[in-house]
Amino acid sequence: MARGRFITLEGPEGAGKSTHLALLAERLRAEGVAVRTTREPGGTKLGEAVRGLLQYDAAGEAPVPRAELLLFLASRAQLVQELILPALRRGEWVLCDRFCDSTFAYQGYGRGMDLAALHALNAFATDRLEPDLTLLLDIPQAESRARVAGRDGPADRFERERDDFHRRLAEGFRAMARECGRIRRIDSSGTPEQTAEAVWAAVRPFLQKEREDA
Ligand code: Z5A
Repeated sequence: MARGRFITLEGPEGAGKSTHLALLAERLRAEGVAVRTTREPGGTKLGEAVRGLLQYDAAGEAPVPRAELLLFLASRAQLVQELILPALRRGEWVLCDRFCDSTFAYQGYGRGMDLAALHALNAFATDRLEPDLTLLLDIPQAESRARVAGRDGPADRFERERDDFHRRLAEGFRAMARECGRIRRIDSSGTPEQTAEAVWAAVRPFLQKEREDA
């Protein structure tokens, strides 16, 4: 059986990753594709425990930047081995809400950690697994702030970061989309229906090509 395909959704807070991951999974299933959805940090028992440590300081103190990085990578290593690789080997397509590009954007461009070191550590954590296609859902910073402010519940540690942190990581995502062929930038500032069509317009030719090559 052919290996499945690995698609990630990336972008700043409130860009619509969770919404469009669910809609895309539905559309692919309607096309007869076996789809597995997951998220980062999280997706496994260990990863979900790490998510609590990272987002709401569940350990009682904020991690220092290197500890934060290694926690994200620990969650990723577990997810890759436990869920993503077995699903891909079964021929399923895996859709993941955030993956390596969030590390490069948040810890690299946002926190200022060395990008070459992040790439090397990420390659170790994932055993060099890379997404086949990445959809970068992009919205202006003010829109991201407004969507996050409209949510119930307390702001998490990343949402509480200053505007210049969010500006740097958003610019980082855009720089990666310019430099890396697997990343498609999609304007997510319109209605959910408009974004869903733009997402499908990016994925449909990818699916067609995969079918032709199979
Ligand atoms: N992080 C990191 O630093 N390093 C790493 O390596 C990784 C992650 C993997 C994870 O949180 C945090 O960890 C994250 C980065 C950091 N920082 N934060 N915060 P997360 O991914 O769970 O958090 P999030 O980005 O805030 O995700 P979210 O809350 O699930 O947002 P979303 O998935 O992009 O959006 P959504 O849940 O689909 O909601 C969008 C809202 O906008 C919703 O109310 C819609 O009705 C509304 N809206 C309006 N227009 C639209 C359109 N066009 N499309 C979709 N939704 C729309």
